[in-house]
Amino acid sequence: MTPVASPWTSRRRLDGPAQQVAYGPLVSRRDDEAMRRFRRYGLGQFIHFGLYSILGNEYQGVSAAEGAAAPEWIRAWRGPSAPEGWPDTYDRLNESFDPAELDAEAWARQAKRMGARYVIFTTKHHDGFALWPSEHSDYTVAHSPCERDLVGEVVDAYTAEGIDVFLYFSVLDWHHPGYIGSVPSDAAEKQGWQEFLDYTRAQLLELLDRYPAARGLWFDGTWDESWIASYEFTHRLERELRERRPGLIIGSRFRNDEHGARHFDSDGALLGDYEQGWERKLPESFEMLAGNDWDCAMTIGPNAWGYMRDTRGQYQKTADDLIDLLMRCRSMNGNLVVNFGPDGTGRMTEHESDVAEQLGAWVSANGEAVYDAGHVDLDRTGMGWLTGTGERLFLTVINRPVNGVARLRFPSDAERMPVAARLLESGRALEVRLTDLGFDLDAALYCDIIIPSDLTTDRAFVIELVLGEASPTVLDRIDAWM
Ligand code: FHN
Repeated sequence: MTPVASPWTSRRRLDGPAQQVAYGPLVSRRDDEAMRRFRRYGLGQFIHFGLYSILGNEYQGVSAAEGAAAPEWIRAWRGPSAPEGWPDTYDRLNESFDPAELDAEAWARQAKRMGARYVIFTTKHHDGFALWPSEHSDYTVAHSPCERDLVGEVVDAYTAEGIDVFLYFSVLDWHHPGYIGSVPSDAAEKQGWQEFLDYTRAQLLELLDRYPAARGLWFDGTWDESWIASYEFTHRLERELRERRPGLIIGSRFRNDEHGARHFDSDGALLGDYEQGWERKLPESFEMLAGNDWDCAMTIGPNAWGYMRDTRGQYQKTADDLIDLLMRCRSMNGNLVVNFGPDGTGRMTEHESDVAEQLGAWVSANGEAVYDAGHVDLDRTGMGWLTGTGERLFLTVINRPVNGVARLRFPSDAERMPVAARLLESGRALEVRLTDLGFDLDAALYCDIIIPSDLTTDRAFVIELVLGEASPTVLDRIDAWM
């Protein structure tokens, strides 16, 4: 099978006939408790925190906006605005890293109120700085005034709140001397790269051993040719990680096959437990997912994962935007992971905190449409998003119809049709009408739900529909022949 190019997963496009794959998936679709939990997470929180959080995308009043891709990429600041000797200056930030306000328990309580069921926390981003006292590096919290195990604090605090923890880990590492982006060629590069691989393996095993409560590893920075060429190593390592922690969840970004195919091997099989799409992007249709589990990582600002001090001119997503995205994800069985970038002291920003509270209020009132409900095999509607479970269907109305009639289209031979409707939040009953529009040769029946004109709200709302036996309302008309 030739893999179908997916515009949302950054899988490599491989044309041509199917190829033999020796380093394909180590797992097929899992249905154990861990993956069943994953499917019901619905909403997650991402936290990008590290040395870059101290800077907020600027240094000594000079903005890195023109020279760095995103605030957490500030070490790679290039161009005329970059301070002299910049990478060295950045690399010494550990000497002043001391997030005194970081209260992981407060973060976890906030995430709980928001309705997050899992958190992905940056244990080590591209700068190589480890937020746990790793024995395999001298570039860690233990080599900073902080001297706290921040990963441990997050794992404990979130676990205590019943929120599952996934450990974000960047393979790409700007600090390790052996790291190289291209395939190592001479003896020195090969030796350096091998040392880097040993260090990566040691850190990952260390993370699993130190944090037995962690449920998954969320990989990043796995796109360089050096890593792609190390497919034997990554295949072995994935096996080792899974053996070390049965039930561990690993997404499709970790590794590739021997032909360089990422996310999906050259035969089209998913390389991991779920599809990690390219971030800030959603799949265009449910069908393109081919039944794979997935999550979508989303920033609140345009492309800032780490803290950004000056967000002027940068649209910040609102709770309404996130509700829309969340329900769009759920309508395709995916999870939405909303990113937070606390400042260098460890405090969440005001906007993120506001959004978390508003989103949480909505989710807590409408949770039945979010967590246990998933894709519904009905036509998409421009009004919003459909989710469902068993005999219950949920329509999240984002765009309220001006005539007050929410119309859904069902196949005319549907065995189950809505027999009752109510507003999920208040329980208020709504009128339901099954409508035969009388279109010639129409294969559909329509269900009209009447939205009361006195319902005033400036936020999306959910209509719950109860399905029951369809009554024969379609008239047997004589269709015209031309
Ligand atoms: O380069 C990183 C980026 O800084 C951020 O961590 C995101 C989060 O998904 N991942 C990378 C790009 O894919």
